[in-house]
Amino acid sequence: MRTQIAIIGSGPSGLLLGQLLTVAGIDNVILDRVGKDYILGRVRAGVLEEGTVGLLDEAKSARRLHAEGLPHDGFSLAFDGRDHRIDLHGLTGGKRVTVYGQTEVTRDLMVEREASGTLTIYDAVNVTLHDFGGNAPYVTYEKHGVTHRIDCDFIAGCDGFHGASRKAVPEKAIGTFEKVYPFGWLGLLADVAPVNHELIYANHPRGFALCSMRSATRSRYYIQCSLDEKVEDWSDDRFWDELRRRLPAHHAQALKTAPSFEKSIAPLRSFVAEPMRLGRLFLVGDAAHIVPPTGAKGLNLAASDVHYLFEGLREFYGERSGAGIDAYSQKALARVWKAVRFSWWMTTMMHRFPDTGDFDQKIQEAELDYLTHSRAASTALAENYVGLPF
Ligand code: FAS
Ligand code: PHB
Repeated sequence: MRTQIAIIGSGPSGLLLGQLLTVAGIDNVILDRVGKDYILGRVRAGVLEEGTVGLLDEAKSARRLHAEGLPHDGFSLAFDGRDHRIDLHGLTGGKRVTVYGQTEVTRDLMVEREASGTLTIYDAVNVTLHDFGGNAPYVTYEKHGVTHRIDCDFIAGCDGFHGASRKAVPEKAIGTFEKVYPFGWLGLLADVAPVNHELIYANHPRGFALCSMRSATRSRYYIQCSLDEKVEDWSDDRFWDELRRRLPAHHAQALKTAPSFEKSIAPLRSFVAEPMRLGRLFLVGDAAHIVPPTGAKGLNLAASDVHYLFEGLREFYGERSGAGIDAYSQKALARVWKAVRFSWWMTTMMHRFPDTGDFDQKIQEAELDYLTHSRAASTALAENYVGLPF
């Protein structure tokens, strides 16, 4: 088989890139090692920047997003028993975010891809990248015991942090930067009305908590937990009690609960691999970088990578110019590092670290006090949260 772009990974990165390429008439094939249902069963991000929404519009995959997504003009920081609203819309000259689950983004992209008839090969095992250092790269994979080969012009490694793409790069050709946080997030999904109409990020002596949502009838909550916690040790009642303890009293009293239908613990890390282009291989999204979800940047960074790569490939095939793809890594990394910084800063400001001393605690409290009483400081927070320009 031959295609122009072989995309490894059918998550948001691979699907969004694939859909933009298809709309632009650039042939592509997506390979994933698991099936559709497994991908759709993963619960992840929930907040979309305007740039991400714009790309989904361009990919002709945003109809349901506009019908069901929840536009949010602000969110609250809760500490010392009080709420402090960050007016995103007012501080950024009218920008906002949209609350719409990553699962739904993935579903919408899959539906449009199937409607376009563009090929996705699920349950492709042992995906292996070949000769991406030369001009004739190809990918092999196995399915039903048969090995297949796909020749292509370029390979897009959209296969996430644990994928094959980054690992296929010789160690001396790539640099990595990493910070692992000494805690995780215990997340819960329940079909119950959210405690608040906007998100609440809570800094409490017992630990961080986040009140989010998927719709007016489906809530998404997180509490900071230690890395040795086991999800099976957390009954719903224990989760709800701990969440209540970390929220201001009026929210704790208003909290509605219902049986959870998803509960999981995710570790937190910051990670960046440089460069994001190795010959005919481009690393995209979580394959190249990971951020702690505190800043709601992971999915949105994947989208901005896709934007830079798609524009470069459209220029390559449309104008026979390699300028865009040559600039991909540098352009993508410039925005990645700003989002990595913001996510690190939000995480450091909102969580209780095991080794936090009295001085560090006072600095965290001063940061929150400054942030909620200075227009300049809250504007800086707001412009990062709604998403820096592409
Ligand atoms: P993905 O990991 O989503 O997709 C990679 C795809 O590649 C998968 O379908 C996988 O099956 C496939 N693959 C992997 N290895 C392969 C191989 N060898 N061969 C073929 N296919 C292979 N971001 C936020 O903004 N907010 C959040 O709240 C948030 N919460 C998260 C919670 C968790 C537990 C995790 C893990 C991430 C979270 N993220 C969050 C980040 C997340 O949303 C990612 O940024 C997003 O999924 C990135 O999308 P992709 O780059 O497509 O990678
Ligand atoms: C979510 O709804 O899953 C979510 C929202 C905001 C974040 C992280 C996760 O910062």
